[in-house]
Formats: sequence, C-alpha cells, structure tokens
Amino acid sequence: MSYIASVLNFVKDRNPGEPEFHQAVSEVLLTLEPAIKANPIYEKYSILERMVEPERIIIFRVPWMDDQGKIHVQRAYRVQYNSAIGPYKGGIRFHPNVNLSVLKFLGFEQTFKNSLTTLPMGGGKGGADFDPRGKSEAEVMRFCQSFMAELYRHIGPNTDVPAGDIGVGAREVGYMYGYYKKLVNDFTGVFTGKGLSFGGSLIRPEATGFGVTYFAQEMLRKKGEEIAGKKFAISGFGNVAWGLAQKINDLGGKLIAISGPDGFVLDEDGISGEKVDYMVELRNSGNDRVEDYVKKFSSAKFFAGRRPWEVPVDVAIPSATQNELDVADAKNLVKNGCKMVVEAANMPCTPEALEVFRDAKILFAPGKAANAGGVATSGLEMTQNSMRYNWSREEVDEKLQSIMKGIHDSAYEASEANGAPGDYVLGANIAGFTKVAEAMLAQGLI
Ligand code: 2IT
Repeated sequence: MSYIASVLNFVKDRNPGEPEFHQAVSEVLLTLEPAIKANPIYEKYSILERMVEPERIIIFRVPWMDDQGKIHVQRAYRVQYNSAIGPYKGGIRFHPNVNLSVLKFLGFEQTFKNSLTTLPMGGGKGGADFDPRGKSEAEVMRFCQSFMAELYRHIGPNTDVPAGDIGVGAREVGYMYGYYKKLVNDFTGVFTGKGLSFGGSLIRPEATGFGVTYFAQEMLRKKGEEIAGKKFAISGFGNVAWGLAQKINDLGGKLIAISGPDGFVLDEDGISGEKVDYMVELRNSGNDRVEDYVKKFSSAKFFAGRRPWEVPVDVAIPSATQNELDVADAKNLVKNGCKMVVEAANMPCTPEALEVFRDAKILFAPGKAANAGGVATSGLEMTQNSMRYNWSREEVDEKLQSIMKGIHDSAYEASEANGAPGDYVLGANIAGFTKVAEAMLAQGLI
C-alpha cells in the first residue's frame, strides 16, 4: 500500500465518527502524491502522520444562564492544530453542529490556508455548540464571557490568536476580547476581527469576500477573461456574502442569486447598491431569512427551501458552510453552463460534487486558497497591532490584493510544476503543504 493510502487508513481508524475530518484529510492527501514522491524525506520523517494529528486540543465546559435564570451547558473546543510556521491562528465558530470532527477539519484546512497567505500564522480553530440564533444580547454576552473564562489561559498574541467564524461576528469578538483583557490585564492583539476603535483593521469584515473576488479575477485573467459582464450566484448571507456582493458589483459582475436558510432569491436585475445595504440590514436585525427581500424589491422571486445552484450563471460561489453543494447541485450547474466555481466557505462542495466539476473540466478554486483573504487580513491586523499603528483602507486593500494574487500564482505554479496545470486543488494543497512540511523538518522532532 502507498504511503498516502496507509496514512489515510490510519486516520480513519484512529478517529472514528469524524466524517468531516476524514473528508478534509482525504482531499488534501490524495493530491500530494507528486510532492511525496519527489521528496522521500517526508515519508522517512513521518511528516504526514505528524500533520494529521493536531498538536493540542482543549475541550471545556461552558455553563451560562439564560434570561429566565435557567442554566445551560455547552461544549467548547480549541483545536491548536499546527504551529510550525507561526502562532495558532483561526476562527471561533458558534453553531449547534460544532463538534470535534468539524473543528479538526477546519483546523487542518486552516493550517494549509494560512501557509498559502505567506504570513507567519499556524493553524487553529475553535468554537462551541452554542446557537446564537434567537438569543438576547445579554445571553450572548454571558455566553462569550463564560467561554473566555476558560479559553483565556490557552491563548495569547504569540501563542494562539482567535477570530470570528460562523455565528461569531464583531459583537461576539468584542465581548470575548473585553473579557480576555479584564482577566489578563493586558491590552494586546490576541483576537482579530476586533472593532476599529480597539485595534481592529479596516476591511477585515469584508476581506474574505473581497479576497474571493480577487482570486476569481486572477483565474479569469489567466484565461483572458474578466469579471465584468459575468453572472454570479452565491449562497449564504453573512459577512462573506456581503463582501462578495460589494466586490462583484465593483468589478462589473452581476449578482443575480443569494440564499439563506429559508431558500433563495433570484433577482435578474442584479443585487447591487441599496439591495446589498438591505441584505446587511436584514442580517444585522438578527433575521437571516432572505424571503423578506422580495417583499421590498419587486424585481425578485423567492424559491422556498431551494438552493441557488439551479439558476443559470457563469460563476457559482458557495459561501455558507461545509458540504452545502452536493452532486445534484453540481450537475445542475454544469448543465446550465456554469464556467467557474469558487469556494468561499470552507469545504462547501461534497467530494462527489468535486468529481462532477473535475469531469466537466470546470474552472475550480478550493476554499483554502480562494477564501484565504479573511485570515490574511487578520494577519495584517496582527501586524498593525504589533506596530501600534493603523493602515488606511487603501493600504489594507492593496496588501490584500497582492496577497491574493500571490496565492493564486503560487497555486498555479505548483499545479504546473506537478504536471497538472490549472488544477488549483492540487496546486494549493502542494504549495500550502510544502511550506509547513519544510518548517517541521527544520525544527526537528517536536
Ligand atoms: O475560515 C477562516 O479562514 C476564518 N474563519 C478566518 C480566521 C481568522 O483567523 O481570521
């Protein structure tokens, strides 16, 4: 059996009941063969076995009291996945489906993603099975404080720097950062995604969506094409979708479909300007149902319980969550002439959907490359905090653009160098992996 196959078997046996983790590891390892073959030292020094095991996992209880005085107990985690190239870095997710499998998959992905940014950040991820939907502000604050009452002892500006993710936005980061600061009596850059008045970076909230659009632009340029004039469908309705909507419009694209948990909205006139502002308003009001959009804008139609992948578009950008786009969706997109799929969420396409795109030779960007603009801008926030300085919007945006171009080019070059030009999955995996592997080798067996 090959080295890669034996490590995959080992991961499955050793981590039973963790399907998302198995999926993320398989997706990476199955593309690494050229790098493993060309560098026998990786096998000799058991680099893959070491990479598939997180360095440390902290699991803790988070008790909190609701507004009626009832006590609830959530389970929370921080997966400190890999620190070969920098302090652990990655978001915190609050969602009822958070479990160890989900956070290990996210920590594993984050390690390669952060490596691709070229900034010195290791990989980590954390979260809790807390559902912020329907909770009062006071309940959310109490939960964040109780969460931080334990997590604070495991993080630090040079140890582990969390940020937001699904269910954790500026408000939650503010509550967690504030409590951290109170406990350690240290005003330091231990979180990213902070408010602008206490060390946050301009552009951080929209950076993931901006970065995805810049990445898509680079892929299209390589083919002699551009964003202008293309039709887009995106899923999700959070920060990522917001950044995407703005930047797609800025660059002349036409966004015609967005979705929420209740279904999707089709607006052939394009979702731009005040319609994007309305999306943000809806989300900030705690209402994540997109149906309300059609009550306000008569040009739109709402499709209850359906996904936006049935609409004919040039570019599809899944931006909600893992495994949201399945094989039937992929076939629909291909049938309707979709030319390009860019993952804005982490692992939003199922392995079977990926196969459909591969067979149809659709231009495809994996999340760990395309959505790295979020964490890259977190890296820029860390830099600004260390310098005790704030860059202007233009300065941050310029750096973000050049980082995204760099990620695109290194993924493309790695795909070419390994005999699969234009295979961004293979290219991103090999480029991200190589840097981490080399750093691990250089640091000895630790
Ligand atoms: O998935 C991701 O890259 C994030 N949630 C952002 C992590 C970060 O540290 O900014």
